[in-house]
Amino acid sequence: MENAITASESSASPTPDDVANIGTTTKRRWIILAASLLLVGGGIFTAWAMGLGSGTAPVVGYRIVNEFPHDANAFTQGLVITDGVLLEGTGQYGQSSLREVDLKSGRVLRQQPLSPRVFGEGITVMGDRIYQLTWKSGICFVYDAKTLQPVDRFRYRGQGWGITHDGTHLILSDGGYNLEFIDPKTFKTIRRIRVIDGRRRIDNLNELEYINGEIWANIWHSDYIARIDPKTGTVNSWVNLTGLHPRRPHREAVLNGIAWDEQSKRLFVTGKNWGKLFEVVTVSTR
Ligand SMILES: [Ca+2]
Repeated sequence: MENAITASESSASPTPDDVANIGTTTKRRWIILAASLLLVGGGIFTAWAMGLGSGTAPVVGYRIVNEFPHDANAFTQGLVITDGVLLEGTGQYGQSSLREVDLKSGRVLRQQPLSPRVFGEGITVMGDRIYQLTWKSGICFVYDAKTLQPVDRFRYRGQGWGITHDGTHLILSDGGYNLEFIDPKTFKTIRRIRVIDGRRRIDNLNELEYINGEIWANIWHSDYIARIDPKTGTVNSWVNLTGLHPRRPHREAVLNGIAWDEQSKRLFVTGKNWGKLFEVVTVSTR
């Protein structure tokens, strides 16, 4: 594709094949543009249909600070940065893994594959342990944070989607509107909160991140992140990331993955099978 364009821009006259290639290139660009617009439009429609950002909580926008390469084969289900180390949990049966990733190059430094029988979901690091949920297996794997070797596991009820922690409890989402607080020693459920914006329950809570006393949650199949009060479940505000990485390879390649670097106070987001990982800041849209 690029060669065809270069040939047409050189001093030599274009051959009939070059002209045909240019026509194909232009056509493909239009198709990509139309597909991108459909995806962005679809995202806005989905958000509207889900009622996101139309409740009582204010909506803020974003600005891209940095872009980094991201493994487009990674079906991102969990994202975390601790002590400058980027960790990612990926999903899909036969492709699920826990991995340490180099932020700047996107290269996988270390990787722990999961059994092909389980579908990896969210991850979090609490103390010297990494926790990784599974979608429908009801098993949370526990790893040594230094070696990435599995050291323990526990069972939970229902589906596993996102996980984070507040320093005391693990916090889990199951794809619904509840968040469950679990004791990391006994693995017992301590409490649940129902996430609401005004009177609307906010469903499809997915990947999570605990940031400055709030739980941030990706809402599945939307470009919105809910910032949730962990005491009440009320959405304090929304971050609208519409337009971020519009060239998505398929319908399930949705925004999913929030990592907050507490040391550098930097925020990173990516999506399933995205070729990029973004450092962003939130900005007021008023
Ligand atoms: Ca996260």
